[in-house]
Amino acid sequence: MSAPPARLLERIASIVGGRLLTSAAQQQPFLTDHRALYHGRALAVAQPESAEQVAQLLALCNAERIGVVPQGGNTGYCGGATPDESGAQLLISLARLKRIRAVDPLNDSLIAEAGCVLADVQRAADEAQRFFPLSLGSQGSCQIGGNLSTNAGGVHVLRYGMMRELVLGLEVALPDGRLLSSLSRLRKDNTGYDIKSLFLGAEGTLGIITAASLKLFPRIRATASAFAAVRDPEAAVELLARLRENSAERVSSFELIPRLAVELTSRHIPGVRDPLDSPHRWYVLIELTSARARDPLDEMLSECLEPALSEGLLEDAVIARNARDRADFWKLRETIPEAQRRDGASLKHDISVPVAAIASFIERAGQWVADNVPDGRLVAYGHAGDGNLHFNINQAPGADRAAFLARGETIQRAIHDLVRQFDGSISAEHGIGRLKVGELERYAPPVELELMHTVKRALDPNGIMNPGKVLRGHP
Ligand code: FAD
Ligand code: 2HG
Ligand code: ZN
Repeated sequence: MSAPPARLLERIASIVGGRLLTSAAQQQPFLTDHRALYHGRALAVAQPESAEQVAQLLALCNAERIGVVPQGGNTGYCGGATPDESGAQLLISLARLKRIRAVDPLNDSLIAEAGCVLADVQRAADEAQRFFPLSLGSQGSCQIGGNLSTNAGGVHVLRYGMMRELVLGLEVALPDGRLLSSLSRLRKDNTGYDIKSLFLGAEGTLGIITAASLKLFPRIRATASAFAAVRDPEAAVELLARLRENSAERVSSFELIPRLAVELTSRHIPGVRDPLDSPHRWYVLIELTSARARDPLDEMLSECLEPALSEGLLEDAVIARNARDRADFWKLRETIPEAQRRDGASLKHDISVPVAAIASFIERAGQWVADNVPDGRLVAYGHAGDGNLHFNINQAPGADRAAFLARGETIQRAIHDLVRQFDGSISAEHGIGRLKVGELERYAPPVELELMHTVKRALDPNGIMNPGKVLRGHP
């Protein structure tokens, strides 16, 4: 029997020391996702301040069969942190779990609570003369718990890996109220199954991450950046191979940018300008970094760029002269999503293919868009060094917004089918959330999907954790 709501709310409030938002006005900032795709309602918004409080909330919700939606910085792209429309789910905001519990420079690790904002963790590492490499356009507001739960990617994956690869240990509140305390600081640990892995990328469907032990790296002391016009995406892939051959692991970012993205950011984002003198069809933003202050990175860049220019792989290039130039290159890159938003409706496809197949994928899928979406303009950009493209289509000027969006599912199906033909992924770094539940069912290998349901049933038999996200049909 469910407890009556008023009594239930009192019990929840007593766990979180009264930090419970129950009025519509208080809850409003938590109920819509970043892209405004979903507008939910909640029983209440609980704001715990410790792992123990989170665990107690889950124990209560499990006993009362109340669905729970964890929320970090609410910058996710797939609606995973938004409750459904029933008004029966408890939203748990992790924002008050924001302590950095320990920084251990000699072990190259730190322990951060789930609600720490990513930029604060980067700062803490820097203060200890170390580097925490996860870097996203949303780093001023996304949280470590959200990064872990989406297995976030970003612009340094090429060198340091995705969030999953930056984790040594986790603390997780389980749906039945137990606390899994596994904040290991070990690099080597082969004691049975890697349980923490289950929670990385689980989008809050198996438990709530309350803290993490994270890897640190040597501080970056030298950086060289270039903004280069490439002949085409094939030339970009060739250039990347040469850069890695020449500069090894120093290549830390390699972002592909189409002309339209330069135009959209220059038009919509104050302070953005085209770094080159004349227009080109495709660009790459390249960054080399090193922990050695005197590493001759500009020379290494030039050694690659100059022959590429004379051979015609590159049409033009500029190397950043100082931090200001570098910041300008990155501002152009990081504001592409915002410029797209200001320009009108867009259909987003966060896909990946093997790096070697990027050029042929862009050609095939680009041709499909040109033939079938006359009211859209392709803005395919992103982490080319990881084979991850944001294969987005923006509403063309003057196009009818509603008619354009209405064809979203058909367009998505065609693009995802092509991704499958290229042995790619329909969710490279943003996750499944609520948005791609059907797509996961369609494209995941059947045995893999079955195992996911098995894991879900084992950890969350009552189906209270983020119901309807990633997998449906639980309980
Ligand atoms: P939320 O949006 O709050 O939540 C995301 C999911 O995680 C939800 O399912 C939620 O229920 C779950 N969750 C949150 N906290 C916890 C927790 N403690 N325990 C269990 N589950 C939890 N993503 C990339 O990967 N690469 C990029 O380059 C990138 N760039 C971006 C740029 C911009 C401008 C924006 C707005 C977003 C970008 N993102 C990017 C997407 C987003 O920032 C990431 O997915 C990020 O990791 C989400 O973190 P969050 O704290 O905002 O999570
Ligand atoms: C990025 O790389 C983000 O900028 C957002 O992952 C991508 O808006 C998008 O499609
Ligand atoms: Zn991205």
